[in-house]
Amino acid sequence: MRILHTSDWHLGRTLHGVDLHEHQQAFVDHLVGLVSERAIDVVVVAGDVYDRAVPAVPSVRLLGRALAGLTEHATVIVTPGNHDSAVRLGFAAELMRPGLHLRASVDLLDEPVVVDDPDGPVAFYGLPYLDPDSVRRSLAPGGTDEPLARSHAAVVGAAMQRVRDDLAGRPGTRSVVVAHAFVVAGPASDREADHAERSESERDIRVGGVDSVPSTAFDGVDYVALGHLHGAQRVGPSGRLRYSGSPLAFSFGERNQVKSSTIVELAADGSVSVDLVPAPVPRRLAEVTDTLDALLDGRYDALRDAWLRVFVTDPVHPERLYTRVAEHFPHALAIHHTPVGALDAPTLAPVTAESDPIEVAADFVAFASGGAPSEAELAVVRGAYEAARASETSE
Ligand SMILES: [Mn+2]
Repeated sequence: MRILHTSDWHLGRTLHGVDLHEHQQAFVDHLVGLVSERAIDVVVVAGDVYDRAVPAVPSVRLLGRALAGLTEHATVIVTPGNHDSAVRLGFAAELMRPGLHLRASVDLLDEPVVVDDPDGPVAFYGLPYLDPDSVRRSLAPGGTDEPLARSHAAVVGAAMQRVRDDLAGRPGTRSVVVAHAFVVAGPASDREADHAERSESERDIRVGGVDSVPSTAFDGVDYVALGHLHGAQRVGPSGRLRYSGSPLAFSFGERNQVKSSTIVELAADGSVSVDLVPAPVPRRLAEVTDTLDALLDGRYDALRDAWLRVFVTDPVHPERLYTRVAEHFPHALAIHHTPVGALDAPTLAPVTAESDPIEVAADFVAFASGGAPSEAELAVVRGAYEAARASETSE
């Protein structure tokens, strides 16, 4: 069976103010063509289809166009991520067409979409993004009043136990899990998490200070199609767990990533082989650091057609800095003055949209109190941040 794995479209996203809609539309059209040309049997979309819980009308229309095109050629299975509202995405179930399966509900965790090929049946299980605070009671084993531990590892572990229980009743069935989570290789997380390639554009999902799920939670299935990390990568050495990554770069930190769709051949014995097909690149991303004179003297002119992040290093702020850089580099999206060798350079890192809110608060505590925050103080900061985030996404 030939499966196309994609995720993290983030329809409606902007890049430093640039509307990405037409580029997302170009990706959708490329994807529909690819699914037709490569005779894909099943398309799985592992969450973060939309960038926000309440998507704008053009984003909703574009998803409609994508699903209409894809279902002409293949069975399509979609699960929500932490950016989509499961409820809102689930509403589209009203528009259900043959061959489209939205797996947005915890109740459907262990009700797979079963697709047959000449080698037999394949069960596709959809795990929406599971927020521990929302599901730690409903996913607790039946007959107990005790909620699961407040962690991603606990709720995803319980969900996967349901999947394995269902699969045990389907002998000879190959299996694919489509999930939206931060999964790291190995049974224990802390050290291995450093090996995951993270990007600035992924929204923080920490609960209780931890955001990751060990890959061993997914033992027992043939392929795990993951969404959440925006760089394409495999998790662990087996090749059985992969992130497809996002089809477009959403931050300058992703400028060296090759964005792609993942085509997975699932053999009769459940083994997998993978082919990455590059996604269309609307405009490359680049970064440049130098003095204003050097930036403008021609040596960087090959970057004039790139979406650019510019760091200007003059010790003293040059006159009309932003205008002069913007005139020379028409697609410069971010221009920063980062003086080298200046006196009294600030010791606090500048705060940007990509900054870690907890680190910003911890820096402030350190700045105001003259010492690093204690574990108890950090717990207060984390609690306040999680409460603020929960109220933002409770829609
Ligand atoms: Mn995402």
